[in-house]
Amino acid sequence: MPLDNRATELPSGWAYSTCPHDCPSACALEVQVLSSDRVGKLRGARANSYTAGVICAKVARYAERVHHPDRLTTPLKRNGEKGLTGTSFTPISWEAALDEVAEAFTQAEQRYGSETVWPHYFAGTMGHVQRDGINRLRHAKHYSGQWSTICTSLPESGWLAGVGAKKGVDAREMAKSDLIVIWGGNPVNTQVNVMTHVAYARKARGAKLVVIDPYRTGTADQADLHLAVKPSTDGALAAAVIHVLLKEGYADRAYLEKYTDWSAEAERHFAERTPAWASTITGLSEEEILAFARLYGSTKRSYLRIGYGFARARNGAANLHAASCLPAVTGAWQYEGGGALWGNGLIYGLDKTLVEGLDVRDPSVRILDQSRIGPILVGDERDLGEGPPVTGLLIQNTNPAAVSPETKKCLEGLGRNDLFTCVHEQFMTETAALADIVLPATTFLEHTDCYTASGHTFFQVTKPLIDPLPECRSNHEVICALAKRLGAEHPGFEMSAWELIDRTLQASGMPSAEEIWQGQGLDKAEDFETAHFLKGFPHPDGKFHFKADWRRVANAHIGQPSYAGLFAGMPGYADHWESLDATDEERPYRLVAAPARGFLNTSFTETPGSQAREGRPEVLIHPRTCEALGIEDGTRVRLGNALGSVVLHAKVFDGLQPDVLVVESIFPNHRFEEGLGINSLVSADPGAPRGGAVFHDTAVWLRTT
Ligand SMILES: Nc1nc2c(c(=O)[nH]1)N[C@H]1C(S)=C(S)[C@@H](COP(=O)(O)OP(=O)(O)OC[C@H]3O[C@@H](n4cnc5c(=O)[nH]c(N)nc54)[C@H](O)[C@@H]3O)O[C@H]1N2
Ligand SMILES: Nc1nc2c(c(=O)[nH]1)N[C@H]1C(S)=C(S)[C@@H](COP(=O)(O)OP(=O)(O)OC[C@H]3O[C@@H](n4cnc5c(=O)[nH]c(N)nc54)[C@H](O)[C@@H]3O)O[C@H]1N2
Ligand code: SF4
Ligand SMILES: [Mo]
Repeated sequence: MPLDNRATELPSGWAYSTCPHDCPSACALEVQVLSSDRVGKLRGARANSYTAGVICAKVARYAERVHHPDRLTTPLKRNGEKGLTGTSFTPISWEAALDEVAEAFTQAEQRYGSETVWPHYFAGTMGHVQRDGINRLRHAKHYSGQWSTICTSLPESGWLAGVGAKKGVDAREMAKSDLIVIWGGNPVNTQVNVMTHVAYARKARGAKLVVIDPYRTGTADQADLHLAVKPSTDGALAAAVIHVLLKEGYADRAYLEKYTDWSAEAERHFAERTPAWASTITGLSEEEILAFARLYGSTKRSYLRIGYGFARARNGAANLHAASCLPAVTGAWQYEGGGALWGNGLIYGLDKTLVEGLDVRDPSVRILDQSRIGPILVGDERDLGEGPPVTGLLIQNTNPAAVSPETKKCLEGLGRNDLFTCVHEQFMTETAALADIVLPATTFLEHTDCYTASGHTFFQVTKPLIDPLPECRSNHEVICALAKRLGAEHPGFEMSAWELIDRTLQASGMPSAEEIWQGQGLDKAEDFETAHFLKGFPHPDGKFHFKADWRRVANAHIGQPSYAGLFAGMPGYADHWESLDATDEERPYRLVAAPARGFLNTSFTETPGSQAREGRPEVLIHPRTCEALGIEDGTRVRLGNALGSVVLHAKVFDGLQPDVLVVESIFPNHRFEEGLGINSLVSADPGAPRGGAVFHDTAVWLRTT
């Protein structure tokens, strides 16, 4: 196993890069460059000690995405009214397209004020310049803000409540662990490199793997123990495990005393959270809960790899906080290979002022919740209050028509003819198909950028390896060109992407962009004591918090719209919080809309390799449920709730509880018979304590069609 990151000489015809996609792995890549406009194979950089030569299949086949015949290659202007059927566009010049966008936004602003324009973006690329530069335009123009809730705000809230800051133990330490627990994540699908480091630990030390997930995922398939919990019940499981750890003498009392806020109150709370109690809530047997607790309690070097998935629920932040308490009970944080990681964003200390125009931000400008784009665009008062409707949208790096909750409202809102939408995209997504102007975007192989990661500790800088597809422009170029036309002023609009990176690195006390590029990345890992919080946890009192202060978490970050009171009723200590879309007689099943291996959100839904792997939308159903309803493999079934219903095909699957259904996603809407995808069943209710999309928290009915 390589331990250091050393720049290595690549064979002739190969060049270094970084995968830009929305994935914790941010893999260091080796790209075969065939000519000035063609790439061949992509593989994981062997010299990078986290990537360690491994990448996922979909990116290894990247040539089929970057050279796809459906890439957008010219700016387009809509012909006639909006609507998914019969959409047609006419090619226009870049100058004309940018003029139209600037004119439309200026008119919208004149009519309703600057907050009527909403730059909406996410992490289609994770590059700091090409992803976040849109905020510079937003702040310079006082356009509506975005509270980015679709992915990280729920897990982050849970992690901040206990640990205090977004960082944890280096994932490479897994190789030194005797027990790895993957809780609410599915790395075989979503960040394959975790499995490399699990494999190191298994090979070298015979480490055990436990996976906690409502269904037998590819990751769970490899586990020594799989706990198939009912969705949104992890708080009960964690509380019962803590009960057993305390009762059976596995708690490290000295550690609790020195490093945590442990109290007599906590002791009393957990004394009542028995495995029998948790068994009825989670659907796991008492024996399963005991077996896990004893294995965890008896292993000092236990590494908890916390995923995002189980936080995507109304009570998800509380559940993640509950799980994060385990290593503080056993004191696993003290040992090499012990502790926990959810994400590493905070170790980098990147100063984003220049990229995002934070120096010109006006805090009085309204902020809209990203995950509620559907309700917002149809004029929900909860979001708009006294403010103007959104009549101008600038979209980069995201495909809300398919990925956001409450699809029906998203499509209705994006389809408004009094809304002017500009979408900058690589492909004609379902969002782009509803735009007034579509602009063609470069891929990471055609532009410059820099990347942090949440799953590892490297900072990486990339250069273009091939020429842009004719007429494609990078996000940075588009933002700067629009700024000029809109009269927005900021030094960042005058710089190249490379200059922006260099200046940002300088402001952050880091080496130059060229040095980092030459080094094929810079390892920003913290020293052992800091990463293991042996100098204290990043809370003002220096302790891990068993008692979550949800009010503080809710108020900790500027950025959210007012969700005052959303935290009311959240449990201070790890517990089951009955705030979820509970089943009832009418809707007896809990639906998990988990990511598919071949797609990355809706990216790669266009590539032949991924399409072949994923086939058609299917729902996994327990054999007993199938038997009761007369369902077989391939039966057409309908799932529904108050928001709507979708038709898909059944797959009989025994790796989940009988009242749980799983639909791997995110297929585009048009891949479903009636044109609405799985997110048409997902509510746009904000998760507690400060918003977040609740993708895996849905009660549904199931019928044969
Ligand atoms: N049912 C269900 N829904 C979910 C989830 C789930 O688990 N289940 N997960 C949710 C999560 S965690 C997330 S993060 C969201 C993500 O949802 P999205 O942000 O929509 O996902 P992506 O597919 O990563 O990226 C969107 C688009 O960015 C474009 N893009 C990539 N690079 C560039 C670039 O350089 N420039 C421009 N202009 N465009 C670019 C791609 O072509 C792609 O169409 O989906 C959420 N939706
Ligand atoms: N192939 C592929 N890779 C991806 C993505 C993709 O769409 N496809 N998306 C990318 C993005 S944007 C992100 S944020 C990451 C997310 O990656 P992960 O951290 O893996 O999170 P999720 O994919 O949302 O969900 C992971 C697992 O959580 C489980 N889960 C759902 N509800 C519960 C629950 O209540 N309890 C427990 N214990 N488990 C639960 C789901 O069944 C699923 O298997 O992956 C990234 N990588
Ligand atoms: S595992 Fe994630 S970061 Fe690595 S190549 Fe695949 S999508 Fe990119
Ligand atoms: Mo995400």
